[in-house]
Amino acid sequence: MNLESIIKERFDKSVGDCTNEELYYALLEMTKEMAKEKVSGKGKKKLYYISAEFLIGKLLSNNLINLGIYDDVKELLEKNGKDLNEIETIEPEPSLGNGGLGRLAACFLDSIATLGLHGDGIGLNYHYGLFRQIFENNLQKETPNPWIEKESWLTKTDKVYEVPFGGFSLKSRMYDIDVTGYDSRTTKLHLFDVETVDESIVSGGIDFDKEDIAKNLTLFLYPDDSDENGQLLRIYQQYFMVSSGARLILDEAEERGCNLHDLADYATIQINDTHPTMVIPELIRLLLERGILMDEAIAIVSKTCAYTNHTILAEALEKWPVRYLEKVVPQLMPIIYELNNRVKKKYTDQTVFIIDESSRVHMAHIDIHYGYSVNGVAYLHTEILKNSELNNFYRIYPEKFNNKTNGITFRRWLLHCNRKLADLVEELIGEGFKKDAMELEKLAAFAEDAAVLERLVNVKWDCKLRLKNYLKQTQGIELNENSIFDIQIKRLHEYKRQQMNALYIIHKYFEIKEGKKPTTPITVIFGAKAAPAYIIAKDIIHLILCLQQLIDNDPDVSPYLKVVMVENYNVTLAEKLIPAADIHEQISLASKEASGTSNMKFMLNGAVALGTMDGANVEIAELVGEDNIYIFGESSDAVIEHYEKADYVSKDYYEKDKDIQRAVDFIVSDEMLKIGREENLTRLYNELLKKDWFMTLLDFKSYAEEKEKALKEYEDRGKWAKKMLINISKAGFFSSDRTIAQYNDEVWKL
Ligand code: 26Q
Repeated sequence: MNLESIIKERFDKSVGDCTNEELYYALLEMTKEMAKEKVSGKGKKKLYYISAEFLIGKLLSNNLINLGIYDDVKELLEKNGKDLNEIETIEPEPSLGNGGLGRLAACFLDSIATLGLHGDGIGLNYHYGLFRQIFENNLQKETPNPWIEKESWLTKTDKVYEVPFGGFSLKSRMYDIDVTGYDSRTTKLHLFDVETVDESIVSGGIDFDKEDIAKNLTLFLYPDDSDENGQLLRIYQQYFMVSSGARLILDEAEERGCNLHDLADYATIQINDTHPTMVIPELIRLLLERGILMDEAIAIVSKTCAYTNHTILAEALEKWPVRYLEKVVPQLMPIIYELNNRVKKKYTDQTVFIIDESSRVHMAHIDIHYGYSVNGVAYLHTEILKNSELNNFYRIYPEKFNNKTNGITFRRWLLHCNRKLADLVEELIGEGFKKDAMELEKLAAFAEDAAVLERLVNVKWDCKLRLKNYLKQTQGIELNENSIFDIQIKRLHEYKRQQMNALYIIHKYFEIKEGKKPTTPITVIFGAKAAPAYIIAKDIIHLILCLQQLIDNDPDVSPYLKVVMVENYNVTLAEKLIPAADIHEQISLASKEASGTSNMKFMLNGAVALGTMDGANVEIAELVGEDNIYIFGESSDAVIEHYEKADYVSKDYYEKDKDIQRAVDFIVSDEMLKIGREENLTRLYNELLKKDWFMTLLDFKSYAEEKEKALKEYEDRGKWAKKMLINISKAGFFSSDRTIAQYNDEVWKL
């Protein structure tokens, strides 16, 4: 059905007479209908990408592009005096993810669909997703983010399973979202939900009764897990997801003629970090129930499951107390004990046991022993897994370890979010890059073409203007589009070192006060949510917001330097911010960022990285060459050695260097205390001086130097435009189509 007839039927109106809201619902209906008719991959074997997070973002425009009707719809609306951009604002953004891992899962679904692979996603239908962030008195506050309306992208199915927990069970229902890939292919995202969720139990921000599982199971993504009830709820969520998913996988395999002894020929399961690990013992349990013996059940499941690791931070590697699992999923414990006993019989090294001396179950150890593949998400990350973090496992199973450097979907992160750049690229090299991203290399032929470079600079300027207008309208923020846009957007975590960027701002503030003014004004933009219970991360947000206020109100400094922290950073904002960036900050402590994926999005949109040799920055640096990236800081080897020797003392760096001293001291200066809260600022100050676990001060000096270099080189616009062009031309490698093709060739073998 076409848009006009849907509108006629629904509202008995013409396009021009509809409100934006009516048009949105009509477009939603049309797009859902069209997606249903498209083909998805088929075949004997099917991939299931199980993940606690799918950060899909808004779907309307992306779907219109992938269905090939974006321009027609836009034109039809324009003819009737309507603006698709405005209609898009009606769509609520689902926040079914925290950050990188969840967004990666969404990019992967797009590529699985585009490549026509036989595969679906499995996850949870959180009603409020991740919290919505608001700022009050320069502090982060959390509120719910409701996104499910009477009509949404979800389609209710009649798949229902009973999920057993210790002492009770819950009914699980499957909802589907059709994910469109380029050229009209689709795949499905299956989201499981309980029907008894009760949104009214949420009060005062995001507080709720964590023990009322029937009412709260799918309310929020990762509720605050600093207490026991939070952690238990997380286990309930995980088991609910994998138990429903495992049943779906077995049902579908049997429908395709599988006799379960051959399950591995019919299904392969990619476990996205340890969050879905219980799918391994759960599948074994279900196979035992169906009469298969333990030895064989374990062998079958071990050929079916593959594991991706996304972090080496110890605190993020899940270790659940046996006591918790006994309470939530007692039916899994005999299997987990059995799996552990088999490991103990074979190996004496206690570090590879599943259950440790303190009776904690190491989820990653289940994945590694009882899966057929273990992969990291960037070259350096996988090397660190093999050589240090998981070395004891690597020595047992070298053949299981492999690297899959992350990627991003170019449909969303170029065609959708930066039309003007996509059009320019198409005019220069044709449209082949839309399906084969490596064709972007052809752009290199224009590296010395002044006319092309000027057009590139103009596109960037348009994107900056668009961001300015958007932030003015939505958040009341004023930007100067003629300043340098220096952007850092990612979850707030000490290892990502937003605090180092903030210290540089203080450093610059002093320089400007002393009369050393930047040639081109600088705008430093942050976007970041902090976990509700992560105190220091929230203190860093407080610091940044206080700096923003201080500088805005200082007429000596504000013409040259501006700090902006956008509220409620999400996918929609990322789509506006990334195209507008001149410089992007990738300043994690080397060895700590597994990959990063915003680095790839920025590069594709013609921004130049300022970063450490960490995660995928290493591969970006190799591709673009040293003239087209700004690298600083100690190497991952050096950092790992500092941790081993425990020889990093932040105070030494503070005492040695006047600039560092001045910047750190300013956090608790009278000027800052007038604006901010003493408790938060003092805590942060002490943290930096007495602990600084992620070594901010270690790299501050080289960070400041390299940033000065970047700012200076920006002044030669011709040379800078060439850097932009080279970055775009080398971005092809980071297409998630490449990543997914590699998973398929080397792991899934569909
Ligand atoms: C663990 C235990 C208890 C509660 C929560 C968690 C938890 C939740 C989310 C642990 C980790 C995450 C998310 C991790 C994540 O997003 N990692 C990022 O994954 C990206 C995709 O591979 C990488 O690019 C980033 O480098 C990595 O930080």
